[in-house]
Amino acid sequence: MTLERTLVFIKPDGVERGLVGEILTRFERVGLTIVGMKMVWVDQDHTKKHYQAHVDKPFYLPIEEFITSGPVVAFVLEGHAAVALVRKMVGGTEPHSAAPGTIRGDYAHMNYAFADSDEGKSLGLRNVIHASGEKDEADKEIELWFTPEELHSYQLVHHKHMRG
Ligand code: 3AN
Repeated sequence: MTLERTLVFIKPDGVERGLVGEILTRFERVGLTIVGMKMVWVDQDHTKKHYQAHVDKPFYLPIEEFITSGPVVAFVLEGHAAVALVRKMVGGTEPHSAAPGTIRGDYAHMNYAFADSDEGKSLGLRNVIHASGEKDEADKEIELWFTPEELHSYQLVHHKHMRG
């Protein structure tokens, strides 16, 4: 079985721009199962744990300010090879170079040059959404964001065709 779970959250820019429904629709349309979902306003401590690989980077503080600036919508998606599939749908980190058809490519356009400039630094790279990069990362991130009781196993009606 190649069934996997992956952690996704729509960042404050996506929530405040009213993109939650459109983004969820994309994941539902490909047949992924939403096994857990919540709106949460995270604090600095949680953000440091989530971005622990980046806390020493120059762009970390802007990210922290951005992620803690408003509520995010976090969810866990399940499906076959879901980690790579969801990353494909999310697109590259920099919206400017993310492929058209991906979430970051379709809903944002900020580039690194602006995000790292004096003006852009106060904003952080606004790229709408986060998705786990690797299976190990997904497992850790799901544990950080959700308790086991918040995750549900059930079958979508299209299980007959997808088995996922
Ligand atoms: P991804 O979110 O695509 O996995 P990572 O893990 O490399 O990307 O970076 C985590 C977050 O850090 C990104 N989502 C983005 O908000 C921010 N970030 C990464 N690189 C830069 C950069 N050069 N300048 C500004 N922000 C950045």
